[in-house]
Amino acid sequence: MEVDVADEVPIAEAGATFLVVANRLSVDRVTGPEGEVSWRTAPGGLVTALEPVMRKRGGAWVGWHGAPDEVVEPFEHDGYEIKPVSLSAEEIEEYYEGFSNATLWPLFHDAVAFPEFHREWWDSYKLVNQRFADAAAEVAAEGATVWVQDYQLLLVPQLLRAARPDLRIGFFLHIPFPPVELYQQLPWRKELLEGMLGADLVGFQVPGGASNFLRLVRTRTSHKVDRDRVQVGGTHVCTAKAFPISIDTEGFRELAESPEVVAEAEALLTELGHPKVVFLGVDRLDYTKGLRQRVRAMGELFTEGKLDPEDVVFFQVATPSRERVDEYRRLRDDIDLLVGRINSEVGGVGRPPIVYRHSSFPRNTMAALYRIADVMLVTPLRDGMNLVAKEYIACHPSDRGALVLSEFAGAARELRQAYLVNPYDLNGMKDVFMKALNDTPAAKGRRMRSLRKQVNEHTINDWADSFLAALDSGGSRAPGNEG
Ligand code: GDG
Repeated sequence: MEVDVADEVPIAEAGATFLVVANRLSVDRVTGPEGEVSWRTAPGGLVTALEPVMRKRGGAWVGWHGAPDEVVEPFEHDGYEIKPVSLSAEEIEEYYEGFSNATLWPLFHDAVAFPEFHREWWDSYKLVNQRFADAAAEVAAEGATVWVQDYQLLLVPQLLRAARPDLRIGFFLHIPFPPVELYQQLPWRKELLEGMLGADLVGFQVPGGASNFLRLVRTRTSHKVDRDRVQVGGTHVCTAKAFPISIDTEGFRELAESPEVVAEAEALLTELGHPKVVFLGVDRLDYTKGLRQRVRAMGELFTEGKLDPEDVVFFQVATPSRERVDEYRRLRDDIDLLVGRINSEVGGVGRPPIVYRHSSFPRNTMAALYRIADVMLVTPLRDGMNLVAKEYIACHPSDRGALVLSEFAGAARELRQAYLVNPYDLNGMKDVFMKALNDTPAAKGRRMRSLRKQVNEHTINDWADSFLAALDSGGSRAPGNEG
């Protein structure tokens, strides 16, 4: 089926000089009451950060439009080009739900769920990566800069370089890069490393990711490694470094201070019966986020009487995610059961101690929740960065707030003044939850101010600027290969 798009235009003759290649496009399709199709900018930090760069440089965004078996023609949106890539229903199952989300995702997150290896999934992954590379090669101007995003597209840098050696290629991995011992399980370990090495610059969330990658390159390929630089054959040098991602700090603060959000926060408190204390969790419903452990720890604090359900509420938002992948269905059932059991055991006839919402909320509601949360619980078993932790710091207005943060989130490297926890240690976690609640105002204030300074000084724009500056100035071409 072909979709008609009103402002459909051909990509400029000379091509785009700056491209982002990501699994998903930066826009969501909206269908009006008469069946008319329009596109709306998808919410999210990456789009916010990259749109200005796109407009300045003349850009294109290459990605899947979100529906199976459908060809959508390129079009212009907000001053840059959109180049949709199509996926068949079978490819969504094998490349996306399979290899990306049931092989790479669990393996790269410390195998907290069992990674599945299937040869058909790998075949599909290769095929789809080739399609993304072809689409980028088609719209890129001579010498353009191309920024490839994340684990769904690990092979694209190499495939793109093969087709277009004139391009400058960057790659950023949003999730952790695993330790050598785990990565080695992958039957396609060498191919995936070579795929990433096609880039001039490979970015990771934390330095540990870069060093895991470089160690693997040393042991599994024949390329010469000199500190963070890899001489890839005779063609180019690939540099591997950490570029911790962040948020639009000012944008979040302004949103949280807006009269609408302040009013919504008040309304939420009223709805909850004005509890003395609000604990908050906000996550995609994903087994890496440590929800089982967090809910159990909070449940025990309620059942042991350390938290009084009359005064305290634990509000947990779990945004629906990857619902067709088995492991995610199991998790959903587990959490439903756990929350139901705790709520039926603890508390009186009024509001339950755990308010659990398996749905996604508008940005305003998210900001309102951050405003009212006295203690924010961010306790993933493993996380590339975790933006929720940073958003809380940007949005929470008072010095009395407290952020509890897992040591295993990339964000813990920067947010040292959070109340750090090991999410596998239930008793330890319970102690830290209570400390975060009962610490002195002076101690909490010191921590919050230091955390705020960190997120003020390191924003999503700094992240994009520093990555692109490093990519532009790479000087990584081999002699005789200059564009
Ligand atoms: C991956 C990596 C890395 C969530 N629920 C709602 C909603 N959200 C927004 C949050 C936040 C984002 O989604 C989630 O970002 P995280 O960083 O917490 O986690 P992942 O989705 O796993 O992201 C992660 C990130 O990429 C960036 O590199 O930090 O480690 O896993 O912005 O606010 N937003 C709205 N409604 C919801 O219900 N509007």
